[in-house]
Amino acid sequence: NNLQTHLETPFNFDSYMLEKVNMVNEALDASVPLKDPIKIHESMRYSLLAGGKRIRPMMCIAACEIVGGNILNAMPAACAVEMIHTMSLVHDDLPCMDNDDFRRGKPISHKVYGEEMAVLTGDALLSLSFEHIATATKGVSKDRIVRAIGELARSVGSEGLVAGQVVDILSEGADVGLDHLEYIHIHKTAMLLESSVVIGAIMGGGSDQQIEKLRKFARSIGLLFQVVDDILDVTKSTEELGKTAGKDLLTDKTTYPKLLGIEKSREFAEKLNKEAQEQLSGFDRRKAAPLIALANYNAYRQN
Ligand code: GRG
Repeated sequence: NNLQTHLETPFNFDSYMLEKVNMVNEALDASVPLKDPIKIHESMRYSLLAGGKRIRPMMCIAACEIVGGNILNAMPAACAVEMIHTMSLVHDDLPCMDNDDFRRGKPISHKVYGEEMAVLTGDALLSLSFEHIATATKGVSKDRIVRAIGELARSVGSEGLVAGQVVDILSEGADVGLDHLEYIHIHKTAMLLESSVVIGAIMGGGSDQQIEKLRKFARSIGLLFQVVDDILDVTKSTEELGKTAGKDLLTDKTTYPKLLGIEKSREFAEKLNKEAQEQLSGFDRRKAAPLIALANYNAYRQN
C-alpha cells in the first residue's frame, strides 16, 4: 500500500494497535486499584475497564511518538484522557441526561451501581485523571506537566466538553443549522481528541510549532470522527431496518447526513481527513505512521 512504500520497515497497523491498546488497558487497570471505599473503586473500574476503542489514548501515544518521545512518558496522560472520556459517558447516560441502559455492550453504571454512585464515579474519575497526570508522569519537566494539565482542563470545562453538552441540551428539538451542529461537535467530541493529541506531544517533548500543527490535525480529526459517527448511525440503522431511510433521518436529531445528505457528508469527511493529514507533512514519515494510520482508521471505521 501507498503508506508502506514510503517506509523502510512496513508499518503494521493491526499489530501496532493490538500492542498499544493492551499497554493502555494494563496501565488503566493499574491506575485504579481496588481499595477502600471498595464500592466507588469497583464502580470506577467497571466503567473504565468496560472496553471501548481507546481512540483518545492511542492518539495521545501516537502524538508522543511523532515528536520523537518515549511513549511511557505519555502513558499517564493517555490514561487520563480515557478517564475523562469514560466519566463523560457515565454522566451522559444518567437518567437526567440521555437515560441509556447499555454502553460498550454492558449495562450502564447507574443500572449496576445506582444513580448516586454513577454521579460520584464520574466525579472521582475526573478528579483522578488530573491527579494521575500530576503524580504518575515520569521523565517530563514540571513545566510540561503543568502545561498539559491546563490544556486538558480547558478542553473539558465550561468552554470545552461541558459547553458542547450544554448547547446540545439547550437546542434539543430545535431546528439547528450547520454552524450550530459544528459548535456542538467541536466541543463535545473534537476538543478532548485535540487535547489528547496536544498533551501527548507536550509529554513527548514536541516544539511549540509541532504542537500547533498537531492541534490543527486533531481538530479536523475530531470533527471527522463525529461526521463518520453520524454517517454510521444512518447506514447501520438502514441495514438493520432494511429500509432506505436510517433511524437518524426519521428522528428529530440534527446530523450531518440530515443537513447535507449521505454523499456530501462523506465528501466532507474526506476533506477533513485530507486537511488533517496535510498538517503532518513536515514530520518524519516513519514516526508519523501511527498517527496517519489512526486518522485513516477514524475516517474509514465501521463502528
Ligand atoms: C467532562 C466534566 C465533564 C462532564 C461531562 C455528559 C457530558 C459532560 C458530556 C457528554 C459528552 C459526550 C457523551 C460526548 C460524545 C463523545 C463520543 C463521540 C462518544 C463515543 O466515543 P467512542 O466511539 O466510544 O470513542 P468508545 O466506547 O469506543 O470509547
